[in-house]
Amino acid sequence: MSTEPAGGRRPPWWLLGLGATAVAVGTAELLAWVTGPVGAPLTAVGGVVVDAVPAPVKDAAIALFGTADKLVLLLVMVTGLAGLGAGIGAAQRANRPMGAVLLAVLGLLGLLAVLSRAGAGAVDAVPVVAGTAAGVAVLTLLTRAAAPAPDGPAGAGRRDVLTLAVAAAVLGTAAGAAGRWAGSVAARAPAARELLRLPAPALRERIPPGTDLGVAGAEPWLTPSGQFYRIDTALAVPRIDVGTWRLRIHGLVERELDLDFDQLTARPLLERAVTLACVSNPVGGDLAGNAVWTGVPLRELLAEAGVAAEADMVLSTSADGFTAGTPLGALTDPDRDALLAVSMNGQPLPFEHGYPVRMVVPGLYGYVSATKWVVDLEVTRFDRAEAYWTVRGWSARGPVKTASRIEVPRQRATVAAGTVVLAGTAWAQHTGIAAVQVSVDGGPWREAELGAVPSADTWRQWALRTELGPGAHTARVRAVDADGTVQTGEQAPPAPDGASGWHERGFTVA
Ligand SMILES: Nc1nc2c(c(=O)[nH]1)N[C@H]1C(S)=C(S)[C@@H](COP(=O)(O)O)O[C@H]1N2
Ligand SMILES: [Mo]
Repeated sequence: MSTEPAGGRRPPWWLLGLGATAVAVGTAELLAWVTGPVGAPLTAVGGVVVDAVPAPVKDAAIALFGTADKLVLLLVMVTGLAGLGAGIGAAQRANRPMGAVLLAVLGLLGLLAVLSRAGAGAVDAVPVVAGTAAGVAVLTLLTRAAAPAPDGPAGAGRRDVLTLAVAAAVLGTAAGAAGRWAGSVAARAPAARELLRLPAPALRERIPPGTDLGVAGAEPWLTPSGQFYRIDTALAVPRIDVGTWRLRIHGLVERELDLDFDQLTARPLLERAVTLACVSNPVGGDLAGNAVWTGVPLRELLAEAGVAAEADMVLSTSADGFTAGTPLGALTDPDRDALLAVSMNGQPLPFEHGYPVRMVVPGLYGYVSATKWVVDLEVTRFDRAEAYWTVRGWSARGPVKTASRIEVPRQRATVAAGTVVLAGTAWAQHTGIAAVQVSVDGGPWREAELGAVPSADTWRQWALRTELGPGAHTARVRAVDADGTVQTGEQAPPAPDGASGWHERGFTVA
């Protein structure tokens, strides 16, 4: 009887480790479909990574991958796990049961990640614990098959071990993929969202004609929800059941409020077009969007609660633990319609954009104001509470900086000689855009034509028609806000409080 499998060659130990690790993670991801998304180890570990990365890394990731950053992180994690699995196999070969021990340690780290996430309970530990047990069991079985004890029953042949290991890897991966897919579509929330009927707004937005100047290739004035930029720390989009959603308003208030969705939407709803912008948006970037939001004015809810004189900030918290600190004045200002929004462009909020309730505050960057999946508002003070991105080095207050960009022509485009159309968008939320000026080839600043806007809270389209001869040209743009302040040409990176500088485009006339 041989202690080596038939054929005398060594079994592919790295593949045994890979198969066992795939079974562990796949089982856990599949079980998390049943116990709830908080128990999914990939989401939890990814969440820990996202929370831990410093601001420059976050900016670099957004610059490189844009909204695909989360998919990239998932692929990196899966690749890393495959490498760890192979290492676990090698360790098992070198020193039994070292591989199994390492796999258990990996499971323990996953468990700690899960338990560190917002809203984690005992049941969320089940997937990782059961998955790790399954992985260790598979590794032990594969080890026995590959290298039986000298006096034990004969081991399986090399080909059989190979087949078993590949089967484990494939089954584990399939279980994991199925679990993640099922977890994202089979929740109860989507059906409830489809059925949700929102009361008509008491006050509608009046959008004037001429908001869109109709230049081909320019961003539409109203951003369709499906095209709206998405920025958040959520690796798995929270899918909250509107029937169980509640909002608590507490802290420095006379009366705490605890509202469910029907109680919130029984109040008069206000419809407003508001442009959101991300502090990470570089000069000329596309991390901004304009939508029609419907919701309850936050000033009315705060007045109901009775805010203490010493308060100067509202710390909003989302179901997944993100927080934003918003200056109280921006929420209680009778002239600024800060909303607890329940709809976007006439539909219940998309899950990605905060369903069932999010904040929308004109004039402030998203990271200090636009909390999605919001469940808690604490009235407090800037010297008592710090929000998610403030802890990570971003400015505590985030008024949007005046911005303008050229969308047409595209960078390095070639356009026909004659009348050339330059067009784009400018914003200075809650102050308003009074003028947009364009300089071609370093020449004088010329006033562009402006699109109509319903208020100072949205961005504004601009266009300029000019005669240009053949050759290479550059254009730069700057805005003037309604206070008469000219947008600064001083260049600043996004961190810590938003990019500044004039956007420039080079193109060729042929
Ligand atoms: N819960 C939650 N809300 C959040 C964030 C987040 O990470 N989590 N990111 C904020 C940031 S940085 C921005 S720019 C806006 C983006 O909103 P959008 O994804 O709907 O465009 O959401 C804000 N609200
Ligand atoms: Mo942002």
